[in-house]
Amino acid sequence: AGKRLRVLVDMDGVLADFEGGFLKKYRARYPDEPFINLDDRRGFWVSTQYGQLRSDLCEKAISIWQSKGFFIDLQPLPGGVEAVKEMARMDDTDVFICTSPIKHYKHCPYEKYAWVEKHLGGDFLEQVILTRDKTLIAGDLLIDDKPDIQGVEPRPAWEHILFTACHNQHLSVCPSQRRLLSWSDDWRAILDSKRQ
Ligand code: DGP
Repeated sequence: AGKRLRVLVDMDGVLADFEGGFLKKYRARYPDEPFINLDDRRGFWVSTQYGQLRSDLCEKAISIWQSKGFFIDLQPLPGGVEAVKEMARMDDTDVFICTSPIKHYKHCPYEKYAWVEKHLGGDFLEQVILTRDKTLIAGDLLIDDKPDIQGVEPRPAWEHILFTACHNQHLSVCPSQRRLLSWSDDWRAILDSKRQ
């Protein structure tokens, strides 16, 4: 029997609509402040781009995802929950949700577990990995929308598949980096390419 395939799937920007959820709550809380349309988002860090728009908007942006209810209220991105459930049912395949909680820990870690229970089911809580350093986690694939994933391990075990998001869609990444354009894209072929 061949080796099992281990797939790590990021949460925010891959399974949960962090950017859409942020913009909706930011505009509701700060209706008179300027904002950045999703088409104009550049760079992974939302607070950095808001801070460039006007310096005080950096902390206003941060206040949004630090608020109670932010992470649990995030909508699933199209096809993500279905894809992860299908992956988990595949032969010789282990799937884990690999996500970095924010350091303001009052609500985020709890709500990430609650989101997984709500959308993927209680059994899936077994598959949750919360870590601020994804380079430590061994897997064959890491599907993540962050372009540069770094940590203490210089040679992570996984191949990073860049999941397309508003903030990275215009980035020209090096040709060896593979992308998943959305969950409608051929994620099954990417998994198959790593099977032995
Ligand atoms: P991950 O997607 O697992 O790499 O986690 C990154 C988290 O950081 C995710 O919850 C989104 C959030 N995030 C996005 N922009 C900013 C920012 O400007 N500052 C902070 N602290 N977190 C941000």
